[in-house]
Amino acid sequence: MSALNKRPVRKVVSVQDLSCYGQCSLTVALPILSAYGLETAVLPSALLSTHTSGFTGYTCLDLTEELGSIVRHWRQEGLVFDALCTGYIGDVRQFDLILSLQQTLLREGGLLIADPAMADDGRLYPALNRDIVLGMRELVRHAQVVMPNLTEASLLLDLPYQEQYSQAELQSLLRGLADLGPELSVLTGVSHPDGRIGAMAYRRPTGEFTEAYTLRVPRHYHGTGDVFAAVLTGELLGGRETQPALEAACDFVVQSILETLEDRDHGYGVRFERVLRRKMFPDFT
Ligand code: PXL
Repeated sequence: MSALNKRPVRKVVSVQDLSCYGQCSLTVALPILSAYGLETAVLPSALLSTHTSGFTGYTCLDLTEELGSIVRHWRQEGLVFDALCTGYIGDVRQFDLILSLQQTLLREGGLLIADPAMADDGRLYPALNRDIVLGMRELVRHAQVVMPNLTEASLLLDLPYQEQYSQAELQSLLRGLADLGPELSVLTGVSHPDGRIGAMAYRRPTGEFTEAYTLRVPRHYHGTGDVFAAVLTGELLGGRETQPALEAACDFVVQSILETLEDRDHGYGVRFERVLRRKMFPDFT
């Protein structure tokens, strides 16, 4: 049986920054993973006043050393987790620590699920550099599931970013990601020739491709990759097959965007909370 569908998964750790304002990373992952019934511990990699895209003058406190102390304490307590989920990492020193967590905090057969959140629209995020790309590549080599967007996939594979990709090129990117190691590779932000947008996945060793598409809203919002990653992770860890998991993640993102559209000043994130509320409390208006 695939490592992915082994159950039960109850306890996960989310490793990424805590951006105090801006609807991204931990403030997105925590509520969504919890809503999927997962006990979610956090390893905040850095504390920022806001995320780094679209805000200027943000503050950033690196927490690399504190992470080491937290993990030492967790080990003394004998804590063990079923999955380790990673997102934006701002300091290269954290990659070694994260990889060591596979041995120290993950139970045997536990999963490393990596969203190599580092770039979009052909560009690295403002505070990141080449060393982060190399660190993310190493993380992907050890992960069972990865979910880059097209910019991140091209950085991971050291290929030039393209504005458009043919079906054959998308399949080749996915095979390239799979060659790095993961059992399930998911490409996000994939355009369908009919104008929709979605995600495409490739699973090893079956060599099966899966796709899901949804309405494209022609506006850019930050944090949609983080919402997608959290929903996909919740779905997969709940034992869902790839196709319905991709559909759920695409649908959740587009619904979050539609909730946000009316507020013209809300480009820094998406109102995913309303979608979550609708799913959890359908009678609540
Ligand atoms: O949404 C990705 C993300 C997460 N964390 C921080 C970011 C970004 C994107 O810019 O800056 C700190």
